[in-house]
Amino acid sequence: MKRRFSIVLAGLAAATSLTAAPVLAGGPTSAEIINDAATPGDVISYGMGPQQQRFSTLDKINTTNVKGLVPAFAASLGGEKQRGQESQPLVYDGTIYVTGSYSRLFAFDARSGEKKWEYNARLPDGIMPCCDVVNRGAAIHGDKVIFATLDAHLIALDRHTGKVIWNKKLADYQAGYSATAAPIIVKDMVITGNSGGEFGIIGEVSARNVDTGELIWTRPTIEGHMGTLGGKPSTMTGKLNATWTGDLWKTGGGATWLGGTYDPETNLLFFGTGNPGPWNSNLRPGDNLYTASTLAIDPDTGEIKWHYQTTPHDGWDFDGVNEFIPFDATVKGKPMKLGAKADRNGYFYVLDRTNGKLIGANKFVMQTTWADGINMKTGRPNFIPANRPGAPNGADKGTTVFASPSFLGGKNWMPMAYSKDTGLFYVPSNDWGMDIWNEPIAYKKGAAYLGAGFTIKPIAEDHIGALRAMDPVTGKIVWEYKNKAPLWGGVLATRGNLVFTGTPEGYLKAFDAKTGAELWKFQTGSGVVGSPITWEQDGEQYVAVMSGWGGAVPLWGGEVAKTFKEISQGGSLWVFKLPK
Ligand SMILES: [Ca+2]
Ligand SMILES: [Ca+2]
Repeated sequence: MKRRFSIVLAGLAAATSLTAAPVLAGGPTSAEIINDAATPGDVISYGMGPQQQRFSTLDKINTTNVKGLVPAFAASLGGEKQRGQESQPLVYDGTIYVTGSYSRLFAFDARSGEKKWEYNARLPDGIMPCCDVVNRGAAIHGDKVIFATLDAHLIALDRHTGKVIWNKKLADYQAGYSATAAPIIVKDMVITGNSGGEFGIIGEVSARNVDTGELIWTRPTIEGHMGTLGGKPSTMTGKLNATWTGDLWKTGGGATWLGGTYDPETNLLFFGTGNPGPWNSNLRPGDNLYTASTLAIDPDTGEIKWHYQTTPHDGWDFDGVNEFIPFDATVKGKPMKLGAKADRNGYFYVLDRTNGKLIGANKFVMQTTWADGINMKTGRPNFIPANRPGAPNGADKGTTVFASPSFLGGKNWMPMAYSKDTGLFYVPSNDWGMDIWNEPIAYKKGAAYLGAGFTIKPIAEDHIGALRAMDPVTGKIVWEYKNKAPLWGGVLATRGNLVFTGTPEGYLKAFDAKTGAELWKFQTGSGVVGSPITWEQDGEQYVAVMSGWGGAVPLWGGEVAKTFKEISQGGSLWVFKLPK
């Protein structure tokens, strides 16, 4: 009771109501959220639909008129808190909801840009986000808007007022846990992952009652750990010590830090898992399941239905967290239910989403030094053993190797889009490498658990970033757009034959979805690392994106970060439309 009272007080203090919206009952139901992709008048889920294809059926803005796109308004997040703005806005009932850096959530009027309220989570001093103070987006359900915070809490706010409805601790931030992903809503449950893979934490997916925040099930991602269902132990993940030696499974990593997708057709959740701990792979023989994998999870029980590990025994921090996007295509004359993932390790994987069977794996980056292709029979990479960083020699560091992609990935967190019209995936990718070496390491609660050092380097003269259109059936790159700075923002595809994405140089750009021709750009004043959306309102089509440079590149980018240190920080929502 005492705890509840204090939460209510904190909520009152933190919410600033500028224009008092009438408190209306109701809002999007789980069924409406699952149907989000078919209702272009709103955006009520991360990824614009549970499958997160980021495809809109709107075509009022198209290849012939996009050059006329102009700002409708911009809205600053204000304050001194800038840094990376990796959020995707939501739009519902005349309001734009967007999360900001430092665990903030804002509601703006979708017609004027006027701020309705903002909520600032009170973060403790000791938070340990690995890769900037970002947040990637919120979920909406009924009267609530829900987001995760850097101190590993999940908070539901009244979407009309910004006041706290419930606030639940996901995990112990002092052990290195944090949370940055957008939650997803499935069957009146709010489903989230966790962050902290650089701190020897245990990855987990959890489902909670969306109305109360009460826990329904948990599924740890590291074998040997017990799941829970309805407050009781359910089943063990995997088999204890099958792919881990000794006690290493207790600090095994596998963070689910990017959240997941949901496919209503197969009733499966797809969550990717991060690197095993520590980075130094010589310390942990075995495949280290279920790290660097895609897991298919039953949303009703939290049981793992299948898994596919992209990087067994990872030694390069190739987190397998990237979004697995369900799509349908005909392969060798056979219509199939598929899913695709552009992995941090540089390969674009297509799986049968009903059973996890590998259908295709092709390189989408310039170079993969760690493996020479993927064996289509076994589904395992053809490792190049000489290019795995060597074991430390006593207290001395091990042999340094050059590895490409760098640990920041052929693709990092930034979500790709799939066009139902072109049948192509639009992958925001990066070509870069790193020098990497291993060092001795021992686990200590709340301390970095790497046992490795690194320096990131460019590998091409003219670019690091490359937006690539991948044909998932042939595995071929159909077109590419090269960008000088690393791409770090999400992608949007539309029926107007357009693809939108942002650049660190500050532009939101539009491309022809079939040819890759650049058709439009707008300078937003800071680097764009958010994910654009589009919707229809009052008969007009709108496009919105967050601007605000940050994320992992300026913190960890080594030689690459130096090149782009002049980019100004920011924190603004930009909204565009065609002139009337
Ligand atoms: Ca919708
Ligand atoms: Ca990692």
